[in-house]
Order: sequence, then structure tokens, then C-alpha cells
Amino acid sequence: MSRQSALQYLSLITLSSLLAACGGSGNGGGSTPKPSSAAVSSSSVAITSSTAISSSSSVVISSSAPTSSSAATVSSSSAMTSSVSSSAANVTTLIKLNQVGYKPNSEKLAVIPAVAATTFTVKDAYNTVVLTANLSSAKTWTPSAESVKLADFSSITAEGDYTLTVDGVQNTASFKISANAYDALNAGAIKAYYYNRASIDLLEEYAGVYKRAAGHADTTVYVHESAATSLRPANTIISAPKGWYDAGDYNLYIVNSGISTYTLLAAYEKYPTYFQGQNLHIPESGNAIPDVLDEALWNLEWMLSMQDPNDGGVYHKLTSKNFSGFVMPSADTSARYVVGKTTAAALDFAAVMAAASRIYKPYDATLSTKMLDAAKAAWVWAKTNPTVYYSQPSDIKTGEYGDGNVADEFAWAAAELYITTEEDAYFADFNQSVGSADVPGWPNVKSLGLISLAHNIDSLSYVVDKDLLKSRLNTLATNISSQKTTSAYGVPLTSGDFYWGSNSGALNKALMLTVAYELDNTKTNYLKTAQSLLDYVLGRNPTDYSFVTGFGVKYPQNVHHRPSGSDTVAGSIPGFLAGGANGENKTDCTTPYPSTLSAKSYLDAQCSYMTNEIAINWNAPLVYVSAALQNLTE
Ligand SMILES: [Ca+2]
Ligand SMILES: [Ca+2]
Ligand SMILES: [Ca+2]
Repeated sequence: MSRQSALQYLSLITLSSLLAACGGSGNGGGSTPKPSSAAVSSSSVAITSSTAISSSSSVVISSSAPTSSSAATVSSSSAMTSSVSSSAANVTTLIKLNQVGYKPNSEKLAVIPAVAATTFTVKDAYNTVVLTANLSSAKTWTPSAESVKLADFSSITAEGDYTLTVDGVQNTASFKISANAYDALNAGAIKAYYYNRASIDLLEEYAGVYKRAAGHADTTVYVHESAATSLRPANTIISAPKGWYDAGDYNLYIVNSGISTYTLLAAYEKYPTYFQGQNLHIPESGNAIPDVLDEALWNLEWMLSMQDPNDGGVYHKLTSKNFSGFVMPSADTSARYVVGKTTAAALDFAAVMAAASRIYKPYDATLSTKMLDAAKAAWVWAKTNPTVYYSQPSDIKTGEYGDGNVADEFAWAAAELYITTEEDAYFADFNQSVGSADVPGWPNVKSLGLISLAHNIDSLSYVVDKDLLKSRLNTLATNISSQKTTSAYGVPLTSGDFYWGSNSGALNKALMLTVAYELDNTKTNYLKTAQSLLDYVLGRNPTDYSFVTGFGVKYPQNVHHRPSGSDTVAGSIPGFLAGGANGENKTDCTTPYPSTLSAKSYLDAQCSYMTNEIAINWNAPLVYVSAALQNLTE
């Protein structure tokens, strides 16, 4: 569930009902309301209500148990940073770099604490010095209040394992250069969706130690009174199996499924050859369909079942009435409901189904037609019902994904329908006055239409102003890239970027940069900036963590994710992106956060849904960006 929905949820109910709803464990969910354009007003409202409800939520979360392991993590982190030389108290001694690896010709930067040394040294696996070069001058990065220098070792292009050292810094940083630097990361990030599948046994053959029984068959789902019609009155039973669990909880939400599924499809549409050669070791591996499309289809089939065939409307979510405790999927046997129909759900559904229709067409023409018919029916419903916003029924306590501005959803759906049908009439509904490109998030999807138009630019009709499309993307990419130039960490992130789900915000910036670069590959600064954002998520950040479970040297062990917390395997299920550092006031854990500085305010503890949850919409740009950088950099 999302930040906004969590806050609305918290503000609506009493402490006692919340405790009952959560079974004493933390809950929350992930998503990325963007502090930009349409999302600004709702986002700031949410922050205000966050302050207002902080006391009650702090009481709730203090009853959450699993903080011991996180305390251990924090203390070991302190131990690492205590190996200080003579640097100032607020300067850590660790070298920060991408812990997963670099392509041979990528830009390669490390962040060094501002010690007196003016040079750094890189040695290869045979302990031979391959580079000694100057560090940059020291600069302070405001989000972490650190004074740091940058080491640029881009000139090293030979594949291999290396170490980087600086006099006065006691640790030695290791890094790898490899032509397939992001292949395993990309496959792992997609495989995470398999681990989050509802309604299927995860067999050892595919899931290894993460095998588990199926949960949530969802063949008996009740129509909630909020979604009742004359043809499907309250408590009508429908079947809506499959889909991905949204985040750390076991509920499924059409709005967040929209951007998540789309982002995987967009990655495939841009880099089909790459994905056609990928084997994810899922049950559908070896069939005729690329595995990423098989994985996306698991969720698309669920989405199709969320459309009311009588009117084309789409249910907003499939959910239990309350969040479950931290139990395995098969242990949550609560009744399931489809709740509400909304304009946002219909339009996100229409957009994704229209995109899917063209992408699956070469593999299954019948499915493609079914998807396009479904998209058109949802579009007609939304045009007839243009202002139906989500309103949480009093007996439903799960995430809301409410969105009171659907101009961007109309624009996105219109763009996808136009591209797939090649009918110019749809493009008239792509509101040119939507204006500048921005960084997408679940409530702000207009730029998803721009991405698809960019991906299909060679086949667009005269109605599309291609120069305007390019200039919108260029303006956004130039603005983001300029922030890298002035950043001490060399990343386009400022204090305002450290909100709930900050890591996905960083990766959605990188996604937009690669889209702009694809339209103009002379803009190498776009590619370098995207690389720096991926580096940030993979370790070039003040927390010392690579934020993807199972990838890097130090990664989250205690994500807020019910299967990871309830299984018998130590640590987290691999391939998931943790939400990341969050400068907002957090009251979810009794264990203190290591810092109140926004870029350092991260806790690897299960209680920390505000920094350590996982979510399908957060993993999606990791899939896209890792594929893009694997393909765009030699
Ligand atoms: Ca396959
Ligand atoms: Ca919206
Ligand atoms: Ca575990």
C-alpha cells in the first residue's frame, strides 16, 4: 500500500482498531507519490496528516517485535564507521561505490570521505596498480551532511576484480567490471515478482529454498457493497486468481499494478532482444514466450478478471478487510473482496491492456484481441464515469491508492490506445496541455504515455508533434543531469528526494534519462547520470547498503515483507528493492534510526515499513534501468 493510503488509513481509524487490524505487526506498503506537478498538493496534505497522526502510529509500531536483528545491523555499521582516521566527526570513513559492478565503458565514480589525501589508487586482482589519479576537491552533500571527494576511475575498462584505496581511509573498496554487469541483477529483479505471485505453489525447482505453498487462491472473492450493481449485487462471488502481492502485504491494487506491469512491458518493448535471451527459471521458462512477458502475464490475467464484464468498469482492489499478521501466504485465509470501481483503476487498466495488446500480439493474437477489447471497454466506462474517486469503505482497512486527479491517467490511456490502434481520435484525448515531462509515480502517470510514444516514435502518425515530444523529454533529462554536476555525491538527489520509497524515485529518474538518451545518443551526460542513480541504489550512498536484497556486499536482511519475515530462511528473499532512506518523521520502529539526516535515515529492520518495505512499483524501474544500462553501455 502507499504512503498516502497508509496515512489516510491511519488518520481514519482508532488505535485499537489499528492494533486489531495489524495483529500488532507493522504494516505499510510502498509507493512513490511524487513531489511534482499534480501530485504535489496531495503529497503535502499527506505530510501534514503524517505529523498529525505520528503519536498514534508510534504507539502501534512499538508493539512490533522484530527489532533485535536490526539493532545488530546498526551496531555493526557503527563498528565499520568507527575505524576513523582524523576526519571530522560527521565524515564516515567508508568508500561508497556500486557494489554490484560496472560495464567496461560506463562512468565509474566512488565517493570518498574528505580525508587529506588528494589521490586514490586502484589495483587489479594481481595486486598490480592500474591507476593512480587525483580526487576531486571536497564538497558537502546536504542530504547526509558529509564532506566528500569523488574518485573517477572510468578510464579502467578491462573486465576483472579491483580494489580502490585512499591514504587515510582504512577500508579497501572492491569492485567488478564485467560485460554482463547487470544481467543477474535484472533477472533477479524480475524473479522477485515470481516470489510475490498469489495463487500458486512456489516449487523448489524454481524457488529453491524459497519454495512455499500457494496462498490466496482467490477463486471465491466477494463483491463488496461499495462495488455492487444490479447484475452483481453485494456478496456476489467472482473468481479473480493470480496477480502479484502488492508489497509487504497480501493485497492487490489495480492502480499500483498499472504502473508496475507497464514498466516491465515498456522495458520489453524497448529491449526485446535482450529479454528474449533471458531465462528466469520460472514455470513458464522454455515455452515460446519471453519469460518477462510470462511473468507480467501472471498479473495481467488477474487484472483482466478485475473488470466487470457487464459494464467495463474495473474494481479498484482485491483485498482482505484488514492487513494480515506476519504469516506465510497460505496461513492468511481471511475472506477476500473486490472493492469499489474507480476512474483511475479503469484508466490504468485501459493503458496497460492497450500496451499489452500490442506487445503480446506476436505471441498470442487471441489474447491480444481480448486485451484490446478490455482496454476499450474500460476506456468507455471511464469516459462515462470521469470523476469516480476512491473512497475507503468504513469496514476496509487496507491500502487506498486514492487519486483525486485523473487527467494524467486519461492522457496515459489515450496515448496507449492511440499507439496500439493507430486511431488518431485517441490521440485527441492525449491532452497536449498536460505539459512538461516529469518523473512518474503511481498517482502521476502522464509521463508513462510519453515513454510509450518515445519507444514507438518511428511509427507515430502526423498528429504527434515529435519535436515537442523530444523537447519535453530533453528538458526533464537536462534538469536532472544538471543536479548531478553540482552534487557532492555526483547524484541528482537533493533533500526533497528522500520521501517514502526514495529508491524508486531515483530509479524512475534514471528511467526517464535513458528514454531521453535513446532519442539523442549524443547526450552522454544523460547516460552517465542514469548510471550514477543506479550506483546510488547499489551502494554509492551514505548508508553503506546496496538496497537490492541478495545483490552487493551489504544488503537488507530484514525487509518489511511478510514472506521474507515468516519463512524459515535467514534474511530476505532476493531481488527486492527496499524503499530506502526517508527524511520524513518516522515512528514505525522502537529501534532508533541511525540518523535523522534524510539520506542516512534508513533502518534494515522489519518494523521499518517507511524505509525497508518492498513494492512491485519500486522493483519495476530497477528492472527497466538495469536492462537499459546493460544494453546502452558497452
Ligand atoms: Ca517463457
Ligand atoms: Ca493521477
Ligand atoms: Ca527470511
